[in-house]
Amino acid sequence: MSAIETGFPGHPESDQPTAPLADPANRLTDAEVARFRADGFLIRKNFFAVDEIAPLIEACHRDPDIDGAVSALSDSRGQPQEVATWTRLGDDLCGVFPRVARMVEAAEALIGLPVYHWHSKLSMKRPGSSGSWDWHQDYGYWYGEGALYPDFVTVTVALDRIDRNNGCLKLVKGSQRCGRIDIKNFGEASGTDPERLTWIFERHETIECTMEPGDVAMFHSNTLHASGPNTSDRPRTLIHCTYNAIDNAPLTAGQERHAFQPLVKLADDALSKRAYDGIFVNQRFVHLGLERNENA
Ligand SMILES: O=C(O)CCC(=O)C(=O)O
Repeated sequence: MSAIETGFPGHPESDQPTAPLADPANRLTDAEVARFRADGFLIRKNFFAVDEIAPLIEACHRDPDIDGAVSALSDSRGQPQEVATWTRLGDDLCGVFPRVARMVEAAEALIGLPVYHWHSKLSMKRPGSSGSWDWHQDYGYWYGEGALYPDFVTVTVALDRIDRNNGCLKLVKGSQRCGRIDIKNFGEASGTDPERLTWIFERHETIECTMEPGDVAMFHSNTLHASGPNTSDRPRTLIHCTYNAIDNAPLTAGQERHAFQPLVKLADDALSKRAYDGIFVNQRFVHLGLERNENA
């Protein structure tokens, strides 16, 4: 496997160099970073070629239970929303994907700080499934874990053709400027304070992210987002890889799964060279749904 150790001078557990590794064509431009800072998100078409992600797409379609790793979270209507989540990175494709240099370096360019892997998720909506992700900001949950700053970015890659009919990701443009908004509970679910949401929708545009396999949406942890049910006969699969600034590791006790871990960046051709050991055979997944308000 073509891998180099990367790290961040100044961090006590990581003194490796930060040399860029991503292919120049895959690096974000200054204009893209500026757009992200203004809008709270950035969309890049064809960030991955279909050939690079085909094995993951096929595995998710073949086994939508992800080898038993899928947890169902309840939405505010009591409908199940399925997700498989992991934090530690092994040598199978689930462990390799978040380490691909273009992913890590995009996150670093957007946050403007060195990052480590916070968690990744396969977020599945089976054909005809009724579960939704209620409107929320991710930082609201991670604040509760003791992360002092909203210095997180999620890099979301489409594995299917995704549109309004199969439950595309929706993002509220500029909502990261609102700062952290209170979370309210709705039955077993939770989400952003509905009164504040109404005010925000009056002022900010909502974007529906229509995506082809390999397209990417990158969004800030204070960007409001949601997705509806899958009313189509097609699966909807997204892989979300979230990165946190190294100096923003959680301070609350009991958050070991999100503690800093050195990130071993891999060359951009790791996927095309199939430089991994199986798809999700070796991955240790986190099972959610045990705690109220949990968002991994
Ligand atoms: O996959 C989706 O549609 C959204 C997932 C999400 O919002 C989350 O995991 O926090």
